[in-house]
Amino acid sequence: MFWKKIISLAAAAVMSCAVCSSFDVYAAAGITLSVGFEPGQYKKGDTFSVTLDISNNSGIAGLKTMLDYDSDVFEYVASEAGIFGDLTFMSDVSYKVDPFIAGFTSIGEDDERNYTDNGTFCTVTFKVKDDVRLKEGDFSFELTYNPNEIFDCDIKNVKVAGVTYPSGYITIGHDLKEETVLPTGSTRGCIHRWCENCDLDERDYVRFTGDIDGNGYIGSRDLLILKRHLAGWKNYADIDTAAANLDPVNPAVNTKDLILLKRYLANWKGYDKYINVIPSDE
Ligand SMILES: [Ca+2]
Ligand SMILES: [Ca+2]
Ligand SMILES: [Zn+2]
Repeated sequence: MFWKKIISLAAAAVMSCAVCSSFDVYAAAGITLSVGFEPGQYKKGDTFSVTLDISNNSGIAGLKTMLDYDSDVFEYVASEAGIFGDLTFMSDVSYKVDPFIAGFTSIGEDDERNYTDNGTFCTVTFKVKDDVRLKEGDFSFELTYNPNEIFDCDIKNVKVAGVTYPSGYITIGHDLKEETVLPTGSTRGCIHRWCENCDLDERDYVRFTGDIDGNGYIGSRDLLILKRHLAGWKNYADIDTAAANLDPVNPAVNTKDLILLKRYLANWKGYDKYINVIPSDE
């Protein structure tokens, strides 16, 4: 996947050269094409613009470029003509947009001049796809051209010095979400972490207050253990006091904790707050 490789100016020049053997990649003169976007962290659903620019323009009457992108990750949204206005041509979005083709041609009966404008000739809006599981990584775009399709009004090829790119990437990284799942009689308590971009999905089965037998659930077993402990039953003296102490305001394990656990089990409103993660050193 060339998307993840470092696309340097030199690499782009070598790629262009493969299309035309007589093309001198080291020549300083010639027009420069540029791809612009805002490097940084992106997540699914984000939209952003990619600008296609021309500079050092000695005068052209025709230009055609192809903007290649990873269509597994990015989705074409819209495009807009720039400095060449109505003379601009762009991909027919109902047909095909990968690669996205953009350029201009002045070929018309009365138009026999060169255009020396510099600036953005096309702006393409893309969206980070939200209907697919994304591959995280660093992404860029690649602009290619055929040297025979960049020419002046005498239909002579115009030299292109190369293509420049931003010195950064569109980075699609973890978009982490976290929720605490409280233990119940049927659900094992945990801290659930997942990524909105990829398949990362993990559950940390931590200890919770209320889960006195430590099986991950809170049920009538826990209530019974606490009840027997408080009633002084033989073999119930030594229980998990960190788990049994639901009410931290009252450090002792007593009947208040029993009532809180009972009410939580009976789904009383507002009693969730007594079920908490026990720090790992307790
Ligand atoms: Ca339990
Ligand atoms: Ca207590
Ligand atoms: Zn992820």
